[in-house]
Amino acid sequence: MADSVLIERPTEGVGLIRINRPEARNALNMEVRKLIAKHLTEMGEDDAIRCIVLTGNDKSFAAGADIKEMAGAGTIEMLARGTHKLWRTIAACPKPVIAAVNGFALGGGCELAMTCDIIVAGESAKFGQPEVKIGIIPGGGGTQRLPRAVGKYKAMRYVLTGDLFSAKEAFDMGLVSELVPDAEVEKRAVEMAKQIAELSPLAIQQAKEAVLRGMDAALDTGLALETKAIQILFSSQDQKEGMAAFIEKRKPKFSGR
Ligand code: CO8
Repeated sequence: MADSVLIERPTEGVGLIRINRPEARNALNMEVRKLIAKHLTEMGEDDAIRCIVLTGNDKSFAAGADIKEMAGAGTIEMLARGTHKLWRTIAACPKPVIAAVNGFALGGGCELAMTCDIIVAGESAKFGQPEVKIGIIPGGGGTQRLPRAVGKYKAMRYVLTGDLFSAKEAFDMGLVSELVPDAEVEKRAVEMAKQIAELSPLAIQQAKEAVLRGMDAALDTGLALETKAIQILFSSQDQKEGMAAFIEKRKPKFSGR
């Protein structure tokens, strides 16, 4: 049987993680979630990888948690599975992660995309948090990340009805970073990842951390965090190289030091 999660290196500096359960619309069973967490952790520690693309196939990014795997589970079984720890590991990746979304991003699939930093979606992708239709609620961060991304009233509209929404609507609401023709989703995500991979990994890591931690804090705390982060970067060779290259009118060569 084929691996349920594949890893690739589409171009220098970029790692790609591909969910590969087409027979189940890429539903996130425990194996898939553990593998995504494992690969993100490993890529997060690999100096040769500076940006990561997470994708599915042309029909589905991920159609949610695997309903068949959890239908009979009780509270203690769900507790023992510890999926919240896997979500935390995924969210803790220090490098930028770009979700390349074609087809369905539903339930845990939508939550997985929202755990990424940038979402590139194909025009016919479909998003949604349909959990209420099967008697539960989003459990991978959807009740928190969706309102933070699109505001309370749009989030409530979809979390409380379970209705799906189009990629265009997701884009208009601010959930999708870039909307592209279906056939170009992966290409565009890899291209953007390559662009990020060519920048200073130190600056990129500090920028990601400042945005994410700042979103969780009061404005003043977030601003203080940003100030510290930019000050730290002035100890880096990359800052000296980046500014020297600008002044000397050449392309910078960032070392991550
Ligand atoms: N889980 C398990 N199997 C699935 C899932 C899923 N989420 N989605 C699709 N499949 C399977 C189908 O059962 C079917 O299998 P089979 O061929 O054996 O019958 C196969 O994939 C193909 O599916 P369809 O025939 O339904 O394909 P369609 O193209 O007609 O429809 C849809 C695709 C719209 C994606 C449809 O399959 C669907 O509605 N799927 C369920 C979507 C959903 O409700 N997702 C939310 C799941 S709950 C969740 O994510 C909560 C996460 C929080 C957990 C936290 C735990 C602490």
